[in-house]
Amino acid sequence: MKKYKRAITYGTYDLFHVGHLRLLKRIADMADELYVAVSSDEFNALKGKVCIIPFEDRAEIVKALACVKKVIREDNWEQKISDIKDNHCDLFAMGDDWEGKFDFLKEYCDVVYLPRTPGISTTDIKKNLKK
Ligand code: C2G
Repeated sequence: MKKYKRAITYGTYDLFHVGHLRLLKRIADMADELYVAVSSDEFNALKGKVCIIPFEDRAEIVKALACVKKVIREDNWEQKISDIKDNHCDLFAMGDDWEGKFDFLKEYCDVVYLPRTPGISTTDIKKNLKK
């Protein structure tokens, strides 16, 4: 029996890499089930991010992971509270580049920030491809 029943995390997961994978696996190790909200292309535009891989493909890759139970769409900043309530999540987890940014969710579930995997990011991959 793991500490939590259902965890949820949010992200773009563009050009899926081992930093994304390790984070999802570590969250999955804390809960019986892991739900992942993948940012839609429209929401990424709001985040000021231009995705290389379209939403449907990014979602399909994340959903295929053994440690992921369900994928939902992330369309805005405001949906986290209702997502946590509607899906009965008892854990919200993110990489620690978001440290403190979602503490308001502590009213609804536990909130943890896990260390990022150093030395890899989608931004760096894009830069290397341009060289
Ligand atoms: N991540 C990581 N290590 C890396 C790169 C990313 O642990 N080397 C983590 C991030 O901390 C994040 C997750 O992987 O928790 C997804 O990262 P992104 O796809 O960059 O997502 P982001 O743009 O941070 O979107 O509402 C929240 C946003 O949707 C988060």
